[in-house]
Parts: sequence; C-alpha cells; structure tokens
Amino acid sequence: MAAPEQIRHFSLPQLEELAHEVREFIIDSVSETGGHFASNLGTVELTVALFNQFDFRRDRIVWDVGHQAYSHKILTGRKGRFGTLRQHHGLSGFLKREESPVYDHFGAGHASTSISAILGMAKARDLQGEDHTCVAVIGDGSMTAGMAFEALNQAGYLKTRKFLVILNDNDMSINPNVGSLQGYLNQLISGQYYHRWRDRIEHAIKAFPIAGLARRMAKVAKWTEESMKRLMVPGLLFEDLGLAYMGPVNGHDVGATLKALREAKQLLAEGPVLLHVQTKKGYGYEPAANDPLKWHGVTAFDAEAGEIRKAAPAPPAYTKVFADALIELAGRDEKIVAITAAMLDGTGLNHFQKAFPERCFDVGIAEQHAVTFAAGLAAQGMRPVCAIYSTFLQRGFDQVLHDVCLQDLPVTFALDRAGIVGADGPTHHGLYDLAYLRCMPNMILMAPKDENELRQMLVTALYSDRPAALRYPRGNALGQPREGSLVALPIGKGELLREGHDLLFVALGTMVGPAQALADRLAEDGCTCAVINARFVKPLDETLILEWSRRVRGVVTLEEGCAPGGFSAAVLEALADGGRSMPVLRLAVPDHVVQHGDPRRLLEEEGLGPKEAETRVRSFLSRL
Ligand SMILES: Cc1ncc(C[n+]2csc(CCOP(=O)(O)OP(=O)(O)O)c2C)c(N)n1
Repeated sequence: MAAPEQIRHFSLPQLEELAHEVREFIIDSVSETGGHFASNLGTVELTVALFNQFDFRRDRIVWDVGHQAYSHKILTGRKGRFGTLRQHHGLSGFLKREESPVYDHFGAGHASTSISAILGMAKARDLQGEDHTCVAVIGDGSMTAGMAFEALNQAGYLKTRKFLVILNDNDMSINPNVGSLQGYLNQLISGQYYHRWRDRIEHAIKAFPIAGLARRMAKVAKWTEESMKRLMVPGLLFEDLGLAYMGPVNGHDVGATLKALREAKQLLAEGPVLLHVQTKKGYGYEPAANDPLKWHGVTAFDAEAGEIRKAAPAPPAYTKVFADALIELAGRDEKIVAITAAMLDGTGLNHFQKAFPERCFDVGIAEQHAVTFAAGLAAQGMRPVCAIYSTFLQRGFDQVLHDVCLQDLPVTFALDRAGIVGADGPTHHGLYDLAYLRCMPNMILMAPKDENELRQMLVTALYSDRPAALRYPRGNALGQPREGSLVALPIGKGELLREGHDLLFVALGTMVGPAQALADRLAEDGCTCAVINARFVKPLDETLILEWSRRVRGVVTLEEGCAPGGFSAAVLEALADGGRSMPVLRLAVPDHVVQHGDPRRLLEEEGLGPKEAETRVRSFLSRL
C-alpha cells in the first residue's frame, strides 16, 4: 500500500485505484475479524482524497468517533496489523494517539468531540506561530449533538483560519438519523432549501403593495435565478454561525472531492469552512449498502455470500430481557415512555418502538438532552425510562444530578453495557457508572445478578417514585426461565445467599455468580464463606453487611466496575461508619485504563477471572 507521502503525488486514476484497493482490503479483512463496516466503506474515497490534499505529518485531522477511520489506519502503515483488529493486544477499532503518534492526532470512541478538539488544535497552532491546516471529519449523526454546535459556535466567532470541518452526510446514524437537522441537510442536498426560499421571496415581492416599487426592488436585488442562488446561500445555518459553507459534493467521486478540497483550501485562508460531503454507508458492497443498520458493526462474515456468520444459539441478551419487560410493563401503564440517544437497536428499544411508537423517543446523539427531556416528562407525571449505555451516560452527569436527582424526579436509567464490554475498548467500558451515580442524592442504584432480577429491578425503579438506575452487562443473560409476574424488590435490601464464618463475600451484579462458585471451591478446603448479593449499591444494605461482617475474619467485595469510588468504596464506607475495622479485599477494576479485547481475558487481566480471583482470595485468607 502506498505511503502517505506518495499519495500526495498521485494522479486521479492512481487515487481511484488506491480507493478500490483499500475498499477490497476492508471487505476482506473485516469479513475475517468483524468490526465497524458500513461506515468505513463510506469514507474510503474521502480519506484517499484527504491524504492527497493534506500532509498529515504536519496538518492535523480528527475523525469523529473514529469508527469510520479504517482507511486512515490502512494508509498510515497499519494494514499489516488488521488481522488483529479489536482483539486483545491488537489494533484498536478507533484512533489512538499511542497507536500512531504521527497520524492519530486525537483519540475517540464517543461521538461529537471532533470539532472541539480540532478547534483546540487550531488555536494551539496559532498561539505557537505555526501554519498547518486543521481538519475535522464528522458524520451527520454525530452532528446532532449539542457539543458539535458548541464548537461551531466558537469556531465561527473566532474566525479561525485554516480550519476545515467536513460533514460526512450519509443520512444515517447507526439507525436512520433523526431530527430536524437531518431534514435540513437533506434539503440542502436536494436543492429544496434554495427552491423553498426562492418561492417565499418571489411571493413576498409579488405581494408588495406598490407594484412599481416591487418591480424595482426585484431589479435592484438582481433576484434573477443565479444571483438569488448566491444570495440564498445553501447552508445558511452554517454561514450564520460564521463558517463558509461548501457543497454538497459526492464523496465517492474522487475527482469531485479533490476539486472541492482544493477550493476549500482557497477559502480556508479567510476563515473556517464547512464542506458538506454526501456519502453512502456500505458503498461498494451491496449487502451493506442495502442494509447499513445491520452492517454498521459486524462479526465475521462470508464476503462472497454477503452473510454474517450466525452466532451459536445462546440465551437472550440482557438487552432483550430489559426490552421485553419494559414492553410488558408499558402495556399495563400508559405513563411509561422510553428514550434512547441514537441507540435504538443497541438498547433494545427498537422492540419497544414497534409496540408503542408514540411513546418511544430517539433524540439523536444527545445524551444530555435525553436526560433532561426525561426529567421534563417525569415532572409532568410520566414514567420515563432512559435507556443509555453506561459509558454514554457519562455525558449526562450534570443533567442526572441537576435536573433529575436534585429535584427527586422519577426517571429510570437503564444502563446497558455496564462492566467490561470487550472489543470496543477503553472508551466503551462501562466501568464508572457506580462511582458517578453513587454520589448523587436521592438516586437508587442497582445491579441484577441474573435476568429475573433485572426484570424485578426494572419494576422497582419504575415504581420507586425516585431517580433510579439499574446497570446490566453486554451479552447474553444466564438463560434462566423468566419467572412469574413482575414484582418490585424491597428497596435497599440485599440477599444473603449463604452463610459462612471465615470470609464474607459482598458481591454485585455479574460477580454474584462467580462469588458463589468461589465460595463452593473454598468450602472444599473447609473454608466457609458467607455470600451477600448486594442488589443495591445505593441504598446499600448496611445492616446486613455489618451483621455478617461481625461473624467473619475478612470481607471480600466483588464488582465489575472501577475500584475508586465504586461499589467496594460503598462497602468500605459502611464498615467504617459502622465502626468495623477489619481486613477487606477489593476485587474491582484498579485505577487504570482497561484496553480492548475478549472480555473474558480482560477480566482475567484485571484479576477478576475465576482463577485470578481465587488466587487473590486465598492469598488474602492466608494473611488473616
Ligand atoms: C456519545 C456517543 N453516543 C453514542 C455513540 C454510539 N455511536 C457510535 S457511531 C454512532 C453513529 C454515528 O453516526 P455518524 O456520525 O453519522 O457516522 P456514520 O457511522 O454514519 O458514518 C453512534 C450513535 C457514541 N459513539 N458516542
């Protein structure tokens, strides 16, 4: 594959050939490893054109989210490592500064950060007296976030030179993109925007009471077809924010994209530019182009047949258990409404939407708004459920605190993908929710040990009349038959699963099963362990924990979350407040970045796999 400095000198046919080569490689390679697919096929020509027009050893580029930057990786010397994509110690699925210090200028994984980051880089450049160009590439989905507009607001105001935002518009987020912004972009593409305004103005002039004056006005304004076009600039929204708008250009036509980039470079000398590029997800691979939602992120697939390999039969995912329970409850209570921030299928709310289209809201990539929107619904007597991945709710910290908790509003947070998620890596692990929600007043915080408890916790949350969150992991549930009717749990009560007199295991969520298994193994050696399924991180069942702590020599906490400030911290506080000073072993994720890869191996690396946990507990025991 050509090196970036060679691509700078390629002719158009060479660039087209290169794009073809890159696309074929992505199809072959991702069919073996799995990964983000449709979005990457949509950015091949754009990436090749960018590498021809810019020198990213000097110029800076930030790809929003970074899930669509495989071409960027391939062109910057990482083609040979694609066989390890998203695997343990392998190539990351996103861009990472440490993976390519020369070409990955900014890491991401969450959406809508690119314009802010590149603006910071542009300002640093100006302050340091340098002169390179700064480019952000952002999708139409990611553009729905307030943060993108906060950055445009500042960029336009600063009149930042050599600052280029490329809006990669494929009309899709993961699900079809939603909101009026997408409607506006579609109007720009179809030319309807211009026609609508032309018609309105013509109408206004005709309606002017003094006919002669109207004629003169029309003449003076030179509202002929062409001059009107110039006056009624498409992209007025961006122009008004202070960016020169260019486009739309077909992002799969390398020649047209090059031409647009060259023209943009001229304008960049004056101030910030937004180039609207139209692309198609899955371009060049028909199955993905026809069904970009299914092919957004894939496991390995048969590239010839266009079929994604079927997973072995497995119990339903926690996501589906949640969705089914919510649908059941919403059938009985019309106040229940559901909210997702651009993760309709990911959260299982696609099923809810089918059942209750009027009561399901996809707000776009706008987690903060999702939370406060839910707070508004709750303030007026509805029972909103915000289904947001653990990692993405980090965006809404202040909204959860300020708009929900301080007003004690009954919003339910269903936090999917809590714990270690695997291949998506550090930006996506749901390790921090326990710590960031535990400190909030009024919040009820729970984690189920299995699918039946998840169902009960959903009812508990919905009818607690308080802010409440339940966190559950990615992947399949345990496969238990879903039992009985949906009944609420007593708030703040843990469950004593077994008695014992050597150690007390206080476990949460996914770690309850392993705690019991570990207690079984230790029992073989005559060591008896009491096991508590905490269920609630907040309010924590302090009475139960203190009572059993008095009967043992040491306490072990187990959770799939970060150690600082998390569940183990809650148990430590309870012990300290209860006057118990005793040895405690915390099995939690230490204070460091957890990389990507197979979740089981990652758990082992964090000392939370069955063997590692046993070794640590035995060593703890031997020191008591
Ligand atoms: C804050 C945040 N919320 C949700 C997501 C999940 N997510 C990853 S990619 C994506 C869609 C992005 O759409 P767009 O920017 O249009 O890029 P495309 O894939 O269409 O090229 C979403 C919702 C995320 N990464 N970050």
